Amino acid sequence: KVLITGGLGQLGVGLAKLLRKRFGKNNVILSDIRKPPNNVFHSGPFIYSDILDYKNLREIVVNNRITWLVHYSALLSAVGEANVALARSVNITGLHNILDIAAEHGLRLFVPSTIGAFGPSSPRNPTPDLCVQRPRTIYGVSKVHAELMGEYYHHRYGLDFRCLRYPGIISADSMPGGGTTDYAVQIFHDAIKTGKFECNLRPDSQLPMMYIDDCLRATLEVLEAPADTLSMRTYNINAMSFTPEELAQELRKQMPELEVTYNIDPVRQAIADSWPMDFDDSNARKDWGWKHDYDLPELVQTMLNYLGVERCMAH
Ligand code: VAH
Repeated sequence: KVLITGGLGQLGVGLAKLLRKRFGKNNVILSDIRKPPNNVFHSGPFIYSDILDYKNLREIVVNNRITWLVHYSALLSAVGEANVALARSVNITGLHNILDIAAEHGLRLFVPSTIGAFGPSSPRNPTPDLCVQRPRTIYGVSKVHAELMGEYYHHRYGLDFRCLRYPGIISADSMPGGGTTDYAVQIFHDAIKTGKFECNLRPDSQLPMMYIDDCLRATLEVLEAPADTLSMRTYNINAMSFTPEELAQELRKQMPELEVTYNIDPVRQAIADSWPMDFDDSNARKDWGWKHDYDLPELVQTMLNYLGVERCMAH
């Protein structure tokens, strides 16, 4: 049985859908510290779980016979910078609880890392799996800590720890929650609603990005990969890299009148400028056959179809 923490964020509901198709609806438990919307509540098992409450977590794992744990609870980039104390508590103390529970109960543990786990002194174009990691956000620092602790628990206690560094994830039916790459989701909603978009990053800010379906499939694939195919515990996964200007150009192929203006947010721009511009994911492609399906044209087409169709139905 799989438990997903932080399940009501950008990725959890989609991952639950994918895993339930694969393992059966009642074998995947979604959890968070918030009340789920009705449609989520009725789509499969949901329970309250607070990763800062060790006893609550242990009870859930034992009572539900959890064998795999996907740990999505975290404060992401810009949100974490606005509340460092909470980010440190959730992303580090919460992670420690998860590691102990996973080691104690022999769980297979997936923890996502991120392009944000690199900093200005890392090679940026492309960024390999193994290189200097001196991130400048509490989010990045906590994710490097998660990578190092997961690998330590693997070597010291035999914990089956698996980690993928996600690019900025673009989704149609769920909103991102970190702030830095979120422009690439907002532009679709605003373009369809008003034909105008105000971007909070510079037009030339290149960042690694991925469509949500590729991200969730990668997560399932690495969770199911035979342990002996994994030469590493932590892998970069990549799909595409683009700038706001390149995304706007691709969108204009379908919406020629789209107007994009730029109103730079210095906090988010500084974060974006410290992150990789492109990801080298050759180890993931070699070890467990990773390959992405969505490039920029397919991403734009898929997002517009989904959101456009939704808008028509709304009328
Ligand atoms: C953010 N979308 O902007 C999230 C994610 C890698 C980007 O962490 O913080």
